[in-house]
Amino acid sequence: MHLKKLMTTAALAALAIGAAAAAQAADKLTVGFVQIGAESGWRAAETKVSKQEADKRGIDLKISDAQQKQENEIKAIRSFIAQGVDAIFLAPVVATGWDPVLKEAKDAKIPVFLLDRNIETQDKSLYLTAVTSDAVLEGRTAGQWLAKQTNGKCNIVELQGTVGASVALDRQKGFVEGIAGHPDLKIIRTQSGDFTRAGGKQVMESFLKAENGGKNICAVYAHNDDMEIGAIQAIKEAGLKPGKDILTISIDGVPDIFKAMSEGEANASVELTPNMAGPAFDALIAYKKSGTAPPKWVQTETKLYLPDTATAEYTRRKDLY
Ligand code: GYE
Repeated sequence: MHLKKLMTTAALAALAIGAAAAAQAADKLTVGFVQIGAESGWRAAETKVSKQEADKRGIDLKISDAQQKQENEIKAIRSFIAQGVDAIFLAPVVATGWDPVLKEAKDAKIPVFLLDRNIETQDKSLYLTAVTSDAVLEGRTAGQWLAKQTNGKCNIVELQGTVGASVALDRQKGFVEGIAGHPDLKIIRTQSGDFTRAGGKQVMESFLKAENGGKNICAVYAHNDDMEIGAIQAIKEAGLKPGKDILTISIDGVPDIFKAMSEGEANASVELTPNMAGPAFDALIAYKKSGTAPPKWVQTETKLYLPDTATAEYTRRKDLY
């Protein structure tokens, strides 16, 4: 009798534990992350950090790599809708062309979070929030630094990010604002290097050839560090000294640019965090719990780094990324 009672209690307890585990599993959020690709060190870091942030919160994160193609991103969104995920994180490779597929997500009641880039749409209800840096501010910070550094006199070449990406448009716009009012600060050439090292190197080679082997160029502004690192290589191969003969200013704050700065081959970088997913997960959890929508824009920090702290920053970051 006593034993039977005990067993019953144990069985009941086991049942209760089973039910709790099932409830917990049902509570576990699944997020589909439509990632652009791995075009830059910053992007690879973002993917890595996203996984860590998901693990910290017990979120099941599924990542799809779109190889820098919008059509692949659209397919991935549709597949995540079909899987019935709890939310979709989208890093949109370009700014336009999202309305139809985001409407499908909305109809399926799956909230969309934009990560690190923005979209152009008339209908802001197509996404819940955007977690991004202020890319105009980044460009402006870069431009103002260069204006100061050169006393307002410099022939600049610009390596743009992916054509049509919000961050490329905004970083260009901000930079123009930053150098405004200095008639002798001129952007003499500008072209896309697609946010890649190889692209930056190739475009810089053509700029150097076209500008008297680089002698007409005073600085290279790149929309990301990877393109700048490619440009630094091209400058060296052309027999000039990057960081001295040609100044550099770029955006991201990846370990390799700090290494270049500590070696005197780069001059400045505007940092943005690769942790866009963390704040997005927190916003999602709060939204699921209480239904409170996050602000439409969750803005991350912008910070200019110079060679004085480069060695320390490199050491601090090299394993984090
Ligand atoms: O700066 C660049 C990457 O969208 C903020 O994309 C991101 C940018 C980042 O390829 O390195």
